[in-house]
Amino acid sequence: MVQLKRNLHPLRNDFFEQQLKSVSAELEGVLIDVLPPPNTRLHEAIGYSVLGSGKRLRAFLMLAAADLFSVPSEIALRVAAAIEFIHAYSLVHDDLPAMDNAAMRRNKPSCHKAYGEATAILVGDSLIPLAFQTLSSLNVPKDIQGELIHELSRVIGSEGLVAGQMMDLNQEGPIVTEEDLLTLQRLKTGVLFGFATEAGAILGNASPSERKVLKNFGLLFGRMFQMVDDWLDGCEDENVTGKPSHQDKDKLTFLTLLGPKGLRKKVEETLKEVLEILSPFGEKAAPLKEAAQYACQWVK
Ligand code: GRG
Repeated sequence: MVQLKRNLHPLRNDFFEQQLKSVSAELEGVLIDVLPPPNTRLHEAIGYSVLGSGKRLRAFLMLAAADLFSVPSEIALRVAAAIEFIHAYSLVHDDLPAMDNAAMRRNKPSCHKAYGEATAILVGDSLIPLAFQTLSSLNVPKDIQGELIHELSRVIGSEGLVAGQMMDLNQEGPIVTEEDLLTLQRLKTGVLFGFATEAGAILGNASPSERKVLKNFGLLFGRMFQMVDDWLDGCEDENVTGKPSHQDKDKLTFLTLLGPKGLRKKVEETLKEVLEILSPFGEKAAPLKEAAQYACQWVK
């Protein structure tokens, strides 16, 4: 049973890390349960890409949002697993030579470096249906299940995640303005975080206004997370990030747009806004707030 404790203290990152660790351990069991056993090379490569690492922040946010409505954890964990499958697919495909061409991911060789390009493409191709298979096997009312499937397919499609990736690869023209950057980051990063928190509300049969608050929280969390990712790329070494730094120095990013001082200020302002969004939930939202504070701890 996932136990999220409400003990918000702005400086206690260690407290949050403990919670994240225990949620990750529980999720790992569900991921292993849902994934096919490593009985083929493809299944082994899928396990390599999904299991054993990753911060599991999207899963944590989903579980914390669902916890606001006392959703049974065995159901919420399966939705969290589906989100992690989509996230893992996007990382595997993003790392491919035709995309971001990254050799390392999660402190180990990226999937195509370990298993070859063709297998990595097929790992991603397998993880998308596995996510939907997981959602379609949930023991929840049909309207809730339909809503989850509809929303996830919407946010990861050609008007969501994939559109963001097209923009990031400059396939839709150059990214020049701050508005371009915000759109790109909303699609590439924000919408999956938005789905994660909205999914908790959907599962919990939340009111339309509660659902909107949680979706907006996830979207803004995603923007802040991307700001931190840009910070880490420009200001930290790869021991912190688990992947090579300074990959984005020639791109328009929040760091190249605002500079280190401007970006630090923007992260602080965005964190304040992110925390304020949750005010309708009061103290109950402490785990979500802790997650937001945890996500910006590297920006100093
Ligand atoms: C449709 C192929 C395709 C890609 C979609 C998500 C994405 C676009 C690309 C992934 C690359 C990337 C740097 C995205 C920005 C969001 C981000 C920082 C992802 C990494 O997420 P973490 O840090 O990863 O949560 P872990 O490893 O902790 O799960």
